[in-house]
Amino acid sequence: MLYYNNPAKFNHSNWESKSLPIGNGHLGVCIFGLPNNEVLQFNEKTLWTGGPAPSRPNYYGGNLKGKFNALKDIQLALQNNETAKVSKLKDELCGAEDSGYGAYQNFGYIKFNFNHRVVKNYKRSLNLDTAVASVEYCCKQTNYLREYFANNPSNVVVNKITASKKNLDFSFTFDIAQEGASVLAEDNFITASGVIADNGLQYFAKIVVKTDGAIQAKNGSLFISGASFAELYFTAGTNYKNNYPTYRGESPIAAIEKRLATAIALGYEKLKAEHIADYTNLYNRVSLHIANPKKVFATNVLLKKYKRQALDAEQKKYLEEMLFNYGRYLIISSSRQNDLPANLQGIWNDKNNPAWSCDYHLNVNLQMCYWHVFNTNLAECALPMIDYMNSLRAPGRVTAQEYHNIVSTKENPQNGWVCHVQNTPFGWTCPGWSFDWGWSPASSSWMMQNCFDYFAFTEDVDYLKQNIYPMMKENAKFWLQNLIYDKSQDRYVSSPSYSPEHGPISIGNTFEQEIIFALFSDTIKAGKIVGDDIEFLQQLEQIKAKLNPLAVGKWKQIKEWYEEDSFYTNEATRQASYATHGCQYKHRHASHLLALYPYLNINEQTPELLEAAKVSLLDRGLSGFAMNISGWGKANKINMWARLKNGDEAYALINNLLSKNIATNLWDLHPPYQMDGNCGYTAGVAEMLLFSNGDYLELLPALPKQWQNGSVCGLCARGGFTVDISWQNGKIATYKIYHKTKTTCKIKIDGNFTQVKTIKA
Ligand code: FUC
Repeated sequence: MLYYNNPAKFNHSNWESKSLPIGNGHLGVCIFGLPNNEVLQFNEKTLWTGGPAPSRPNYYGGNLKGKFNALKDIQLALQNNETAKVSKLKDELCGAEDSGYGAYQNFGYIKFNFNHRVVKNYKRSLNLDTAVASVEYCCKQTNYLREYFANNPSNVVVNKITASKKNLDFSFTFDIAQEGASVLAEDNFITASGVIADNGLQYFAKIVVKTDGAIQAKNGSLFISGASFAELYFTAGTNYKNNYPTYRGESPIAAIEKRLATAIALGYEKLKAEHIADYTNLYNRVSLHIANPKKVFATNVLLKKYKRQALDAEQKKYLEEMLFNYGRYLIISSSRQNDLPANLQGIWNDKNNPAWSCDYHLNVNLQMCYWHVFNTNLAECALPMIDYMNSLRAPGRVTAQEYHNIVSTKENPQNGWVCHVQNTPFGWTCPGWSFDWGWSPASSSWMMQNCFDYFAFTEDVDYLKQNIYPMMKENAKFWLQNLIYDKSQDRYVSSPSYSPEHGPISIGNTFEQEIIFALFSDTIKAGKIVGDDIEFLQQLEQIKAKLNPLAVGKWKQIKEWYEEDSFYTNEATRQASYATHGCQYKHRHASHLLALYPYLNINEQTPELLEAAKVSLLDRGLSGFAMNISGWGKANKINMWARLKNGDEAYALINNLLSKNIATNLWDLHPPYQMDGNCGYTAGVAEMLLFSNGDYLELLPALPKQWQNGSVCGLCARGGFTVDISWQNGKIATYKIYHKTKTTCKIKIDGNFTQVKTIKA
């Protein structure tokens, strides 16, 4: 339970660091918990500017037409080492900036006036076991309680306010963050409706109140008086539909009216029970116990003391455990079926011009938001991400055509799709408008790993066949046509390539090659399972054999660039000479180490590479990035150290992340708030406790000395296994491995392999 003895003042900085988020995948609400002028900031997942619009009749997903010649020119210039030409040509390969990129929007606020100015016994909380938030206090001898939850099955947010005496008087209204919204209060409801000026997207929000007091509607507000309780039922929607190329569906109004009528008929208690059952069905699948604190503090105090190293060992672990749970809470609250995936901030955003548009960033961020769904038993939460990637295929074919001359036709309709770093709900698949961060065709293929992991963990062959394999195959087809043979390297390479998000621009860097290598490996694996055309799979095998993604460099590191050894002449000048090539020595991205994590290609069978990965990881420093920031950079490296089986290094990063990047409401701060750091942390903790590669499982591969005793139940492993482990004094005490059909499982335990019996799941 997150709890606090004071409210969050209403401003952006407190929104980001102190407000408490609830969400049902579609709707997100941030609660400030103010006794007097309470504010609930809210979002609806699809409220975006950008995309097709009457004012943008030529919307084309940001693509510029006919860029294939520029691609060929730059490939040639790179081959001929014509540096000046390359840097001139690279800008030719960008997408259009003024192209309707848009941004995720703040829908607005529900603002209250309670006239509760002096209060005592104040507490606000967010219970992670039930996903119910509450605010309680006493004012003039009356006790007040407000409860809030976001129910997914009925798609409503409910807020119940109760008073110990029948003297609850308050008013509330919508304050919509979109220009020109019309707010109307009547009878027992308030509606807010309008059209986004930028793209004509229609939106509608409504709150209905049920109370035993009197209700009066006036000037857009509802006034409740003499009540002992009031229940507010809230929902919202837009006419967005993830349907290429129009991205529009029906007006949201009828659906919202129906949804609210059904919810109100169910009533508060049933909606609450439905919500808790739905949430706990996901949340309760995993439980981690590493802490046994004698005393717990309010969360802000706990965090402050953690940062000052003023907690005892059990209290520290309590916070580490809570943060693990929180990563699961956030994804359950922001990523549910039949909707868009979680964006950079999940579903919560209080700005109309949020950082990076609050978009879908594919050069590490979206991937990281979805790693923990698999190992912490929330595979269903990945479905919106998989659907979204599928939805990028149609617009991604346009990008493949305009930039790579890879054309899909009526006769050959799925000939290759691609997208780059940043994406929106409107099929914006082109490269970004600056080459140095925007060009990244392999980012689309990296996402294929997240999708394939759905199968690796669930072994759902039908789902693989229907929803995952076709897009992997078409993405692999893109590469079959886009790779070029480079004589000097004797490899098939992607060109140009750029390691996120630092240079130099080169041919076949490690990031691109290892992703394509893994895409081909997974596609071959999947193709065999679904029984695809053997000739196609053989073709992948042949090219894959000539990708050579990984190489060890002069100081025994994993090279990030093929030519990296020529960047410097000796170790002493290495860091300095790096800069002349546009690379940042301690960069936050560790893209050359993807083969270590999340891929499985640097492993115990490749000891030299494993050692080299360690060298490279140490070289990157704690988080990378000059100012020692980037929460996700640290979360990323927790996972990598877990793969290197070094629990103590992983723990050092946990300590650093919690001390420097975690806000009072436990959101991860890049800064600003980015949900990837939260999710990546949770994935990392699970990875420290359980490794799986489809061949075997390793229990407690990277247990830090700080977590000597504990247990974890319900972690998932590749191959469809579920695992419970308990340990004492750093040694495994008991373990149970469950499977639906497999009766045995190969595990590695204390360094030895053994075949063990499973329990029927
Ligand atoms: C990647 C990172 C940035 C940031 C952005 C949203 O581009 O390099 O640090 O997290 O995504």
